[in-house]
Amino acid sequence: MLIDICTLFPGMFPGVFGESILRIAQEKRLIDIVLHDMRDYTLNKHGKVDDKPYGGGPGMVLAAEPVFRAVEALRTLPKRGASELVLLTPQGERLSQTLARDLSKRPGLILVCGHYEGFDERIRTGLRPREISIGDYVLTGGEFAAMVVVDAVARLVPGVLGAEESTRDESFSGGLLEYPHYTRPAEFRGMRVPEVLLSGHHAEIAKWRSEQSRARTAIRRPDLLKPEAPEPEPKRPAPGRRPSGRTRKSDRHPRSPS
Ligand code: 6GU
Repeated sequence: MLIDICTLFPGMFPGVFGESILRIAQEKRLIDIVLHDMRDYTLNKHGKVDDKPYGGGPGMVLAAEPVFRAVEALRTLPKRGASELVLLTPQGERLSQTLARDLSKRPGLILVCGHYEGFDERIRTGLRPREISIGDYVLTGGEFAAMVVVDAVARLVPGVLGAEESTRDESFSGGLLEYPHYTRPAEFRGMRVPEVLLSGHHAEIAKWRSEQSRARTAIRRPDLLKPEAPEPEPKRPAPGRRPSGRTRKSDRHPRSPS
């Protein structure tokens, strides 16, 4: 998968993408991440990318020109023909495991990170990007959200995770929280590992884990156990939340590696 990232702060990314699973995925060429500095796409000589909002008000607005020119330029590069254009914005569709899985099936993504008070609205009307938010809180910029999207998507690209981890992800989640994990020693500062886990009885262990998952979910995230409310599925969610304000159960809590 080819991931282009348009940003005003390309220096924020190399540390995050240069470690662990994302680094290995790039070394194996399972994902390619290309950073584009939108400042290189302004026409004015000072590299100015933002301006005051028409109508007044606080903050600065990311101008349409550097975004259009960056996106247009990189679409002329090879292999971008079927890339999905994504704007990272708190007004977007909420990132979920379902959305990450959908994005992971695309040949490429072009992620556009905003900073400042907002985007010139013509970026939306003219480029018709998909818009994604990573949750209901405000970040200083879309870069952090882009990193989250890349991580959530990359681990779903075939080959990025080992066979064991990816099978677990698919077969085991069931929309519940993780059961408790233990490793050696069997006793640490007086705290013992539950006896069943030391017993070697696989059926008993599976039953215990399933009970623990359910109990933990009931206490911490009872919303995940509620039956799904029937709701219409919007095709390309209009920026913003679902009409009901709810998420589908399958979106709610994918199991994480722990
Ligand atoms: Cl995508 N951008 C910003 N600036 N804040 C956010 C966000 C995105 N998602 C959640 N908060």
